[in-house]
Amino acid sequence: MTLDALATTAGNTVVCTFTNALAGAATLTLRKQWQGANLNDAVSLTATGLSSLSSVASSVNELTIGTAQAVSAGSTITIAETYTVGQSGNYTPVLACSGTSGLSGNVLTVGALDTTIVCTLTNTYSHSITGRVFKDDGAGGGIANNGIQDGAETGIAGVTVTATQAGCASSVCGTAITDGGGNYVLTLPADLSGVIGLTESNLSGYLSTGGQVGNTAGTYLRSTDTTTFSVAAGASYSGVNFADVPDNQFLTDGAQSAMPGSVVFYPHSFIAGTSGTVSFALGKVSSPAVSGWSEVLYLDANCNAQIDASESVISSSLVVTAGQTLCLLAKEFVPAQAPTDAQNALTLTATFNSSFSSAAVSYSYVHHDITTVGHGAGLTLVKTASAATVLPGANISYVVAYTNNSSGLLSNVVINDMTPAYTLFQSASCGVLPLNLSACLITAPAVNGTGSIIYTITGTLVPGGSGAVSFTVKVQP
Ligand SMILES: [Ca+2]
Ligand SMILES: [Ca+2]
Ligand SMILES: [Ca+2]
Repeated sequence: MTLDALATTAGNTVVCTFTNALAGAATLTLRKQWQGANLNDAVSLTATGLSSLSSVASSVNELTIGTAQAVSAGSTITIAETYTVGQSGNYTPVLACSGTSGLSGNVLTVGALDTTIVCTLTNTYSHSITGRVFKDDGAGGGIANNGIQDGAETGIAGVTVTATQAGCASSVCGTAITDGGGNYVLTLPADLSGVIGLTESNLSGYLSTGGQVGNTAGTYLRSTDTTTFSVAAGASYSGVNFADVPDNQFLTDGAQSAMPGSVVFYPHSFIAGTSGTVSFALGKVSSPAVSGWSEVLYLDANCNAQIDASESVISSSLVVTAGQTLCLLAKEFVPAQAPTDAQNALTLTATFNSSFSSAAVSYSYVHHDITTVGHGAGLTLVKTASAATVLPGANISYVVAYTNNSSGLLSNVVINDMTPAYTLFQSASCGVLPLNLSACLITAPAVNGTGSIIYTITGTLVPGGSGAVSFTVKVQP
């Protein structure tokens, strides 16, 4: 401090005054905004170091404004509320403050330049129903099809859950879609009460195995995939779960042409969506009604589309678990006396049986394999032999000429034949492939063996296009 001459004159009195102005003086006003409140619900809004604000929802959108209270720069103030009437779980709280940029979460730090701060805590009322949609496939040691999420059964994302009641607009009171974990939160109108239905809409390709009613005290009905329960005013519900499994897949229709006296094979596969048993039934309709068509179904255990020595005909139901694929081969015998154009439609029915939430269920899947003698789907086959009669021990060759006599492209041509009776297989040839046919695979017996000769030709055969395959056999001595 520097004192001037006057001040330092002897006898003068020097008075020094220190004034402490409140740096950054500001006020904070607390406000409580209700949105769609349950009437008479009440809270006490608190802020560190300040008087609390009591608010009663006397109207659904009640606003309560407190008095401005002095705060100082640098103060940290935690804003919170406690319910004196009602339940916090029925409301979604959002805190916002004007006149400051110091709010982080529910903690306000008063800034040096803040003057008039207003903090509003808005409580929006919600009935909520929460739960999960999950894949009840028994993964990770769980129990498949029991309607309960156990083991490592995972949630299913993107599934819609809808709450309905006649009094809501279009009878829909709310919808929700499950998140990545299969969880959903469905918000209902604040004033909703009474009986509602909560329905899951399965994703395409799923079956319902059951549902859990959570704390609703309601009932789940699998046929409608709906939990029905009574909503109390102001209450929220949880644990309303839905259990689904992927539907089984059964593949596919087949159509082939074959010569009289040969056999044809139709591959199929059954992919289990969940645990159960599956059985297969074969039926047929032949036209004209020629006797001698017969068929059996093999389990192609190694899925190589061939019947290996260790593989056998399916004679009973098979146990399957989620994701398991059964490869099947339907073997069709073409009667030797079948005329050209004769047709046989094989019907293969897969019936899946299981127990969903302790109730027996059964689902059937059907495919058809259509065999046409001589030609099919526009493909004409003409077979000629190199000689009408041959001596025992001599060779005889057969040529099967194929022609697309339709006006459309034919793709994936398969020609089935087999060694005639009393002959032994020697060799087979695909011949020269016509335009657009790129490859020809021969499946035939070993030399001096007997059985099917199958030419699988890749590519498209144009209208009028033709070619010829051949094979040679030796007449048994
Ligand atoms: Ca389960
Ligand atoms: Ca369902
Ligand atoms: Ca096989």
